[in-house]
Amino acid sequence: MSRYNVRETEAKWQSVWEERRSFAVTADPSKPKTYVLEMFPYPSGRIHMGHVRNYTIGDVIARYKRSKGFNVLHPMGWDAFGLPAENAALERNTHPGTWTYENIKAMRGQLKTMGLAIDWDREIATCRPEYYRFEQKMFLDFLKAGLAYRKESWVNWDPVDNTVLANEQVIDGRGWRTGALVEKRKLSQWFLKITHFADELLSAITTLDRWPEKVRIMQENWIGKSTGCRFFFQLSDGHADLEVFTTRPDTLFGASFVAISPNHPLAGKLAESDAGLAEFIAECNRMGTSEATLEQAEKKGWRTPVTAEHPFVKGWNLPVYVANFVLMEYGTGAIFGCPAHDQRDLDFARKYDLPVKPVVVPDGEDPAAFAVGNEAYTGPGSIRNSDFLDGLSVEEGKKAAVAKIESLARGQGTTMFRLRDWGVSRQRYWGCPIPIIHCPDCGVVPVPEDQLPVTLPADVTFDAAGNPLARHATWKHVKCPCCGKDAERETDTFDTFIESSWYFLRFADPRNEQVAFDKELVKYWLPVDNYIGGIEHAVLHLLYSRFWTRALSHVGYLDLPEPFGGLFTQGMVTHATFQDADGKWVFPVDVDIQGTKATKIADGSPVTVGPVIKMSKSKKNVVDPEGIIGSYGADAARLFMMSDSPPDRDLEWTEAGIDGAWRYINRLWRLVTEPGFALPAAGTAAPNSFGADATALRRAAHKAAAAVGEDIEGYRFNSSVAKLRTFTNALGDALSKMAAKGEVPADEAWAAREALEYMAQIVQPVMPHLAQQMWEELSHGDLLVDRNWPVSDPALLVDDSATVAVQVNGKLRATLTLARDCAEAVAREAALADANVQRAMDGKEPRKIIVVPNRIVNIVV
Ligand code: ANZ
Ligand code: ZN
Repeated sequence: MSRYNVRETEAKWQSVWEERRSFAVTADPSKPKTYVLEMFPYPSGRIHMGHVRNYTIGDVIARYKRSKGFNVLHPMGWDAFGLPAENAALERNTHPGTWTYENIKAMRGQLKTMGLAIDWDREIATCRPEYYRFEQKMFLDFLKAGLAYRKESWVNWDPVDNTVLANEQVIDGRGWRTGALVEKRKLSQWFLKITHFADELLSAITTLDRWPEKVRIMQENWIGKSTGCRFFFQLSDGHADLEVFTTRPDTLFGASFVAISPNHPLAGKLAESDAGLAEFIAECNRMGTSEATLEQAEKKGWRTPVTAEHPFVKGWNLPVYVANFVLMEYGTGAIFGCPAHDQRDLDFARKYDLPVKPVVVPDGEDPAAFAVGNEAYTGPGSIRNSDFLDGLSVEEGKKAAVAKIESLARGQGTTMFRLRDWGVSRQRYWGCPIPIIHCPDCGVVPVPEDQLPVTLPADVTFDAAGNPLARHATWKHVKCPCCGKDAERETDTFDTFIESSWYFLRFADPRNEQVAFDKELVKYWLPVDNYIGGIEHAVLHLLYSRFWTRALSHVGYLDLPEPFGGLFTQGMVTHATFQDADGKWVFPVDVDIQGTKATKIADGSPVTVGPVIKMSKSKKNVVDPEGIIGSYGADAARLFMMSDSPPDRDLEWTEAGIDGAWRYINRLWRLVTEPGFALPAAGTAAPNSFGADATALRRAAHKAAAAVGEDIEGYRFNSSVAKLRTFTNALGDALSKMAAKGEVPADEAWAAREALEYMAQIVQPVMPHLAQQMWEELSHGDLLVDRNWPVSDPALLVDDSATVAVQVNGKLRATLTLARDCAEAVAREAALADANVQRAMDGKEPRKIIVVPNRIVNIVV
């Protein structure tokens, strides 16, 4: 047997595919298309197993769809701007660009060893001006259309480094490098009006029927539509009216306080003459204002001397607090508190000894006895102690309370979205420059379009804190395009989520130098049919992309409601963890496992085996794909990725698993190189009839082809692999049985070749190199990737069959295996489709066809 030389074989076919540009595609409206896309990688330096899983899933779909006759777009690119490049620049004293491009080169090489069916001609890197120039143009178009604006907004400020920190650089309220307490500062920043599309983005979720349910729910919650009302309280002491937002106007008679955000203008005003309040506000600002932090933090407030009069009861005055749990960014930044029916309000009321008065009583409870302890009652019920609302249900009560507020002209019913406009300014170097000039006379001036792109200067230093763009000696100094006076460039760059909000559009037309993309090309290729990536992008990236697509449609770039027709979120790759006697994490490659005993390979010292968790560098439970591909080959890695777990679940990487994959590959190779007897030449015509053994093998092959295809289509990859293995066993058994006969009957030998050819073709999506090598071994000179998926004869897909003789003018011309009791039309069609029958008919029209079910088809010409 010729040994399966994995290294040579994989390298050989990879270079053939590359030389022939096998996966380069062009738009062709006469062909159906499929767009397969994996979320593009950040060029961190090396691929990890999560990438291998992600790209294998996409590649299997892309290769399968191609074999089904689709024009398949399967591109690759790099999400190349971002903070890690700046950190690396700082640590290694290199330029972020150098670091990024080197990483891209390394990772491209690694990806190529995976044998992915990618159109590399379309490769893009978002840090190149050829890409981001169009992003700058889009921004200017959004600005013209009123979809971008400037507003003062809070940032995290590191007072030691004098720099703005990204949220992920704030750890427990301190700067990640300096450990200094982070302060909130107000800066003028750019925002994109995602809220303009809030309603559309929400209602269109129902059209995303090929998205996972959980992702749709997460998007719904993130957009967060609330129905309620806004109304005004009259305040004491000549303060202006205070507007609040509530979703529970039905609970107004249970109100016991009013609270405003520490950043509410009224709080600022009161603090001018109240040092204690000023200190309280400062303390709140130090705490961070993310919703998650607030959710956990202890509810705290500051009682002001101001009171608010209840809108329905003259003379009922509620105390006004400044409270840390009221966000300035939501609603009106002010609320009324009803402790009995809201948990935060209840915690607050217990702390400050405010009344807790239930006004909603669950059905079946005695209203007189019903009380609230330390858990607010938020369920349905009927309203009590509430004047004109008494006896109504919660829903009726809401309507009646809003009607009353409206009739008093104190406010109106409204809906509110949790979704905030997208702040896109970052005080960073390694990002797309915001194409704006600030002129002391003209104010904010867009960079004229003929001056785009605004490129990053290369000569920057990272040896001081803050944004190198702002420090650069010349870059920001320009003449105002309007008046010609000295002006300054905007030194902020865009949030890197912008690049990933439209890269899937650019892939349709990646080399266009005039426009971001040709409308017609996008119309042909989009939407993405299979978008594959991690659940961690369920909200931001996917929502920003949906918004960006709508915004581009709004300004005339395209006409596409949703960018991603189908979405698939893959599970994690996990591995056992190992720790040495000192509790230090140990890499799996450094551990030897014998039975239940684990030791360090280096010195034999004991190692404890810990839980199986997501691979992560910090726990060292990572296996490097390069090493695996180097020793087992890409096909084995790909096969294992597809094998054991459904693709949306976690997959545990094990040595045994990859070994098993490798053994399976060798088994397939043996079957094709040593079938045990001589196969008929490739392309030999099918015999007229098949005996029982040949038919059984054919049935296994045709069934496997159909079932494996259906499984791939339905993302049931593990089940498709199981079916490949079943078919392999059947094929192995059949070949041995045939070989044992000595003289192998012609129909069986023919069926054996057919089965081996089917095998090569249907393992191709998962194990493309092996498949192509098998194909060559079966004496075919063409490329499997250019072949269609093998056709399954419907007659061979059913278990119960009948052997039907076909006669032409009384002479036996063929024997068919058909489904027992199949329709007469099916029998007739199968008979007429047979090559021997057609020859015998010699192009003549049949005059009469008589079908005797399960026995004979008689054709008279
Ligand atoms: C009175 C009330 C009584 C409320 C009650 C709830 C229960 P969602 O569903 O998220 O829209 N709220 C309004 N603005 C706020 C802000 N800026 N910061 C913190 N909380 C705010 O929640 C709306 C409810 O959250 C509103 O309804 C308000 O409290 C509070 F038994 O008003 B409610
Ligand atoms: Zn000017």
